[in-house]
Amino acid sequence: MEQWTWPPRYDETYRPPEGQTHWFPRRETMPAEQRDELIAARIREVMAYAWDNAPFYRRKWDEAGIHPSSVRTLADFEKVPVVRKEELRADQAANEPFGSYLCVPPDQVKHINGTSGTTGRPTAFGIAERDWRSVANAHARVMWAMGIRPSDTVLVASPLSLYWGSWGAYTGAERLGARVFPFGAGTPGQSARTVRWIRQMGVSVFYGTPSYALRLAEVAEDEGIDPASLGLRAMFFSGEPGASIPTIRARITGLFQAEVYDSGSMAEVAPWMHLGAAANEPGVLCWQDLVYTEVCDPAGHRRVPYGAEGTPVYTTLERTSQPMIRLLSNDVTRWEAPSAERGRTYPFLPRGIYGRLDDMFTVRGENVQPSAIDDIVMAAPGYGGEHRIVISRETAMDTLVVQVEYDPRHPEAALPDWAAHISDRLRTVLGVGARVVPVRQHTFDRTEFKARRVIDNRELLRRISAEPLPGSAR
Ligand code: 8LH
Repeated sequence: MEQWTWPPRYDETYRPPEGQTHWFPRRETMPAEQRDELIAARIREVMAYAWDNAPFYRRKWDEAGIHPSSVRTLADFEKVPVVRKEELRADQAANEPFGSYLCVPPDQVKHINGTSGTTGRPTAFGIAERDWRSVANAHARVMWAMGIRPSDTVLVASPLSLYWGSWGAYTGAERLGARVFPFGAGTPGQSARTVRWIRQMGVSVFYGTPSYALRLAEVAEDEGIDPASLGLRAMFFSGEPGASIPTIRARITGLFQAEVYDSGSMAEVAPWMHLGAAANEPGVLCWQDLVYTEVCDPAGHRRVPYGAEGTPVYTTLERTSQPMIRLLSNDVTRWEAPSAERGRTYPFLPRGIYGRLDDMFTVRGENVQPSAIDDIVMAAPGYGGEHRIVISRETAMDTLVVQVEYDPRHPEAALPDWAAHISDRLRTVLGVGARVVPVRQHTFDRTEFKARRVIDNRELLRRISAEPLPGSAR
């Protein structure tokens, strides 16, 4: 039974027949313009709700001279100021524990998740039962589009603690009627056990980060097991660029012989699978009736035309406990107009999310996304499994060094040529000169979660230059 109401209400007994492609055919295939009209009406409801229940939004919109009743169209909505993650953090610090954007009485919060808080103050996500159910229903729907069915066993192979990603996959798989295996990740020695359990339990679907899939393949091979023999049929990913980055995608597909699906946005925005693939190909659809996604100009926060690059801004349309209304992601993507040929009339991000504005760096005038370097380096025959991107400033110019592990089967005498070849590719494709330094395999740590490959030595330099010299006057 297909529903689309505010506040959201779902028939928990509903599930489409196995052979049906769409969970909710009408919501997924209606003409995009017709959906946009319904979205504009839903946004008014969501904004009115936030105005009535969240001092955070009332204050913010009051200052901007905006009242929900003045937002009649999606064009009006572009004028609503964006919310930044720092604002949410500051508001939570002032209004413990969930912030003044919590729209339900605190005793209705039934689940707590959060950011890991490795940098800055962690943010708590307070999730009411209604929202937990909406997320389960939404994720089941997107996972259905990935071809996941009740007969599947879904392995959740990312940390099962504060990280929303794992719980979204878990609750979606459960709602869909699949068998869920919450194995987690991140405990020492766990990867070898994961490989064994995948086989023993007949796991057919894997969820985790692309980096972890590559790590798992290495561990399997170390144990003499061909990753392709593990029997995975499909793998869906979130958390970092990879599943839509050609080389990484090709490596994963080649190693596991499985279908690969990309998904994911931000933990503040749940359902986070509102960016989710519906075909075994790179890219994600923006499931606009769940979370309205606008790809915007990073300076003015107005939507860029289809075909252009920008940063996603998200508005939850089903979230009642902590609605996010125009949350700025600072990620980078390019979007394409909806096309019925894709089977769902949602805008499309052909390369998924391929970077972050704050990870982008400039070397000799060229803007570079680390994922573009990953794509080139990992395609090199003889790539040894990890690399690091080091940006330094030796003189007045930034320099780029890429340290690349090589496969031990690669003859050492051929390494200078090998490095020169990668360096040439970087120059041709990205327009940047980089020194490529071959290093032995396993020089760098592997991750079971999200990879961090950029080492920005300029930061260090900036910090040192900002510190007063010993004995100098302040
Ligand atoms: C991505 C992707 C992706 C996230 N492609 N970059 O798992 C999804 C959610 C729960 C998540 O990872 O949330 P978290 O920890 O807040 O991180 C959000 C950031 O992760 C996001 O801003 C992106 O930079 C990145 N990300 N999914 C590329 N499929």
